[in-house]
Amino acid sequence: MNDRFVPLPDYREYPVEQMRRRVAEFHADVARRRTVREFSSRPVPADVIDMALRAAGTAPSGANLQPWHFVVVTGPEAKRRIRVAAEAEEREFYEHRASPEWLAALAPLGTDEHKPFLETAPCLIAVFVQKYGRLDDGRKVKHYYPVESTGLATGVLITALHIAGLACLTHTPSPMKFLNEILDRPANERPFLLLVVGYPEKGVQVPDIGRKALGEFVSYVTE
Ligand code: IYR
Repeated sequence: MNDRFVPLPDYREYPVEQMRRRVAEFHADVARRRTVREFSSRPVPADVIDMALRAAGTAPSGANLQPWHFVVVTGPEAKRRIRVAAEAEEREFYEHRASPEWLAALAPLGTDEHKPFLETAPCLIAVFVQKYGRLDDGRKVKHYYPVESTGLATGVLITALHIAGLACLTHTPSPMKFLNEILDRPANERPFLLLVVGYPEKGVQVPDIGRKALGEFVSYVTE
């Protein structure tokens, strides 16, 4: 973007005790996050969504090309079209495409082809990966690690929404090509994920599933 270098702005080092407290508080906060599949129809503040998206836009990306695009969908007609298209794909998935092994892995989550939340939830955020960019004159710009970069930005977005007190569902109807058509996105963008965002429905239940302990997903090399 530009070749100038500036002194590292706004970096903060904390005394170790403060580091411990801060990271432990952050962990406790994100550990409370749960995916929900039933949403209240109560609208969410648009400026909160925008601020969470600003946070997502700070994610690191290949060559800082920021190869992502987010579409915030709150219109009932667009939500209805997305639900209809997603449920058609999901029906195919549950009835034909999914292997018995895959269906068994999903069983504890209790999912099926019905996706009423796509209409009930006040806000959907469709995340697109830009496989390549376009200059104003139409020329292509190569993007590096676009999928990884968009995954990082989406992780920040999910965390920001959670910290703000909103719930979300990472939904991946497959294939999702219909999102390009319904949301009028160009051919260089591929749907990555559909985030369903809102307040959890009162009394919502979530599967009784846990998270791996540190020793199950981390190892250390010290020499
Ligand atoms: N896309 C389907 C199936 C599904 C797949 C995975 I992997 C999940 O973690 C959950 C669901 C659906 O949304 O029902």
